[in-house]
Amino acid sequence: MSKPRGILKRTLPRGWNRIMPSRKPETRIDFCDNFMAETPPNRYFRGRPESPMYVEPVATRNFFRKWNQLSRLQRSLVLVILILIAIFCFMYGLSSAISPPKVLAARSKMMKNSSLLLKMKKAAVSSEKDKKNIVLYETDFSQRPIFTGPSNAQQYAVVQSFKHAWKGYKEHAWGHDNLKPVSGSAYDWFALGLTIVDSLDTAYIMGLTEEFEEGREWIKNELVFTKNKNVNFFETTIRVLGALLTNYHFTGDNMFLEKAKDLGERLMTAFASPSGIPYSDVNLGARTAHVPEWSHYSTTAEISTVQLEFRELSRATNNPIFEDAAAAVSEKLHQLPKKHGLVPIFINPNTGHFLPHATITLGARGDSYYEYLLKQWIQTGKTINYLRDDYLTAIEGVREFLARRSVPNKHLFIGELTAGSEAFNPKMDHLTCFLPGTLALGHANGLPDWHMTMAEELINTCYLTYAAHPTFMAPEITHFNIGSGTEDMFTKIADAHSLLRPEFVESLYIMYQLTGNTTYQDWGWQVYMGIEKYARVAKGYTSVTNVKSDKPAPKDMMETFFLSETLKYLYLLFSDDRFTIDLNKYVITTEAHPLPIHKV
Ligand code: DMJ
Repeated sequence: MSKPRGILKRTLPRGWNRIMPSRKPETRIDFCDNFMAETPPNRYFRGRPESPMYVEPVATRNFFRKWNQLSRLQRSLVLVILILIAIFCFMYGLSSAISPPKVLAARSKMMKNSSLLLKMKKAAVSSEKDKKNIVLYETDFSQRPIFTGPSNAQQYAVVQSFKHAWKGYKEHAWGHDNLKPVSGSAYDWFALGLTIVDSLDTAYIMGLTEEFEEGREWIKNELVFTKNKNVNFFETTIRVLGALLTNYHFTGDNMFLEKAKDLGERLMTAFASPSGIPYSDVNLGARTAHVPEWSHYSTTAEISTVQLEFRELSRATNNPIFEDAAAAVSEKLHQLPKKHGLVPIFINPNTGHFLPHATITLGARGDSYYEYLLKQWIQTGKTINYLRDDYLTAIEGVREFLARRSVPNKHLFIGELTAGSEAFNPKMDHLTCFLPGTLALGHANGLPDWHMTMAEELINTCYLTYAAHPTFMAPEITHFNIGSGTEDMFTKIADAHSLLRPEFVESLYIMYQLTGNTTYQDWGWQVYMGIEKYARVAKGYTSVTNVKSDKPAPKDMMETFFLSETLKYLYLLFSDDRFTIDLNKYVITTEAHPLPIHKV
């Protein structure tokens, strides 16, 4: 579906040149011949004055006759007047040449203004013309959610955790991307103050006015996108652009929209590849984009997980360019051949084709492709049906090729197809735990009942990946047993770290809102207690190296998504009002920034 916008192109039907009456080439030759024939040969030729052929023009002859009839006085007066006019013109020209700043500035301003006026007039005329075809979006701030702060002890506890993290970041890493909470130092990835920007709407939702104002001031005064530095297109879109747009929607503060617009315009350069598939890296200051240093490929989940943000930017600014570029990527992906809706995790921005036989997974580099198929459909008021259809096909593909049951207890999990061989690999990233929430959201929007059954089974498996460890933390990757043996799942030491990722609590929150089942709150509380016990340090919260140990070593890194997502979802999960952010009105981005659903 494409919504009507802009001037409808007047397109001619295919083969129009065959059905239109053709112009005969001889017509033109006839015309030229006749023209030459009817033209008198000497009409414009008078010869040179010195030539005997020269004929003096009638007007010239009359002038000299009249001039000779004047008295000497009259002729002198005329000459004096002409000389005075010539002197005046010369002086005026000279003064313009030697004092350009004021005179020319004023003049060029006038010219600019007049050309600007002309442009505005033209724009007004064409906008009148276009009015019938344009959908103008209005941001309805009267509909925005009201946040009144914590309503119970569990929510209050999560707010205290956020404050603790914010304080550590403020004291040791303010203005940098991440806090290293053990060493009390800072880390910069893109040098965009990522923690402030990404977590500001969490502060707002929690009713933390002071923290919100501190962050807002920093964004207003310090956040610039002019640095000559490469950033990841996807990460910057989901963590910065998405966050700015949500803050704009929550507060109505235009400053956030202006920043979002500036950033969006700079990020647009990523789409300037031969295929329109975005490059992975963008230099925001130089406005250039390129593939990563290590590959010719972009990541499928990255290029397909910017559409909610770019569409919202277009609708908030009423400028379609952002949405058009991002939607064209989804349309392109729609056209490409897939394995029952499942996509390889790499795509070439130069050719626009997937890397053949790359890994197929709902974990790293594949995950949010599937998430944004559904969420884009919801964001656009369920009007772009190819997105829903691709999502439905993909979930069938998941059921057929990736979903298996473990031995001996038959826990449902989602494995991967290995690069090259496409052999089934019974490993599941923690990232894949976004899927139960997404399946439940689809079901709530009218998709098949078996999606919900799958969601309920999967969230149970995700819960077990936490409960299996003394820390009550889940590892980055869990391996499942599909042969013989007594353990359904195991964790390899290389995969045993935890970045305090949000996907499980995200699914808990969505499923709690949609079902009202308080077991999801209980599970969330267990996760929260594990974080408090094993990840809290004096200066914030840290990722940990080994969830299997009851004394896990810290990784000395506080990820921005811990504040942006994990704490936000926990806070919302524990709310007495489970519709604080109503999923009928808001679609929540992959980085947990709520954006309005458009019903048109
Ligand atoms: C977040 O940045 C986003 O959710 C992204 O889609 C992938 N995962 C991280 C957090 O785990």
